[in-house]
Amino acid sequence: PTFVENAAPVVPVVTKAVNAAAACLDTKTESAKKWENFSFASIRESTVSRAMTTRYFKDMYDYAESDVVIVGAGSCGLSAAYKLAKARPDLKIAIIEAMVSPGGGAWLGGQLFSAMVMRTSTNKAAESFLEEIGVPYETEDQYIVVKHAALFTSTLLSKVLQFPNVKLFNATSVEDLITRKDENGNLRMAGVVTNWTLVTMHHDDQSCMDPNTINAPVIISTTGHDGPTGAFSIKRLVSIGAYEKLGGMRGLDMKMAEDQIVKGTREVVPGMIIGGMELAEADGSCRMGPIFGSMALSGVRAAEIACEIIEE
Ligand code: AHZ
Repeated sequence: PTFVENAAPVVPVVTKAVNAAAACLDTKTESAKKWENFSFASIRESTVSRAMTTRYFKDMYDYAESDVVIVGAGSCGLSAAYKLAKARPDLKIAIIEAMVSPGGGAWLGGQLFSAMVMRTSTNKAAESFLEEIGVPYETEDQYIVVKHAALFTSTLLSKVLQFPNVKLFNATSVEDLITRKDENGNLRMAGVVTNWTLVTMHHDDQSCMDPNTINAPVIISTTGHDGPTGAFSIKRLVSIGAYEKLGGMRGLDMKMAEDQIVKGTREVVPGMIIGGMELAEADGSCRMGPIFGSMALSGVRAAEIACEIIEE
């Protein structure tokens, strides 16, 4: 410390600091007292490993035969999973998501802004869905607003993951489709071919990394618009001649695009329902940009259609 002559005013400041530090120490002491007997239960590292791997491999074993596979856990896929798992607790539903973090494009609104906007509609379906999953919203004239897209996605995700009949395999990609021909020679879906996404990304520089499979009579594909991973199933259906041609997503027309996606959600090939922005790639309809009602409601419709197919 530097000695300053006539430093009288410094003394009270120092005294105050000492008193404040003492008060702080007292608080820490209180906290320390509360935690002084704290200790985690003893564990061996291999126990942690076995706790994870036995569960994961049991899930893989159980879900190798699923009732419905949902490809892509964006706003459309998660909405479909929620409605389907709730309506049919007897069905085994596997969700395959290529990314480590599920949610697709629904963690933020447009241009990385926070709010999620949905349009109101004739049947107020967006409002009903948000109320059903417990997400609060503000009401404006023609639209409603969830204060943060992450609130919608995290709430929906937490509900989906709590259903006992749902398993999310994230960091896992669908690499191909399993197909069968019926007695009339018509193609139908019989499941999906999967791999760890990190493996999927390295087929060009590593050889012989065969995939895994999941059999299921119904697939709901919601892999989003074209991009590094998007529009997966519809592109594969075109390449195997099961769907005529890729429409290709058109320019943005929010007003038109949203109705088209909700109304157009359908079984495009027996056993394959397409929803969300993947459908814009299939049909050549417009993109809608930063608005999300049609994604959630396309998921709701995909779940209804899956129930109808399974009940047939
Ligand atoms: O990682 C992808 C994302 O989470 C996942 N996915 C894609 N290909 C996959 C594959 N296997 C497994 N082969 C795969 N998972 O699918 C998810 C798609 O989510 P998304 O949010 O992109 O699609 P969505 O249709 O639910 O919502 C799209 C929302 C819109 S509209 C729009 C525009 O008009 O510009 N842009 C977006 C993002």
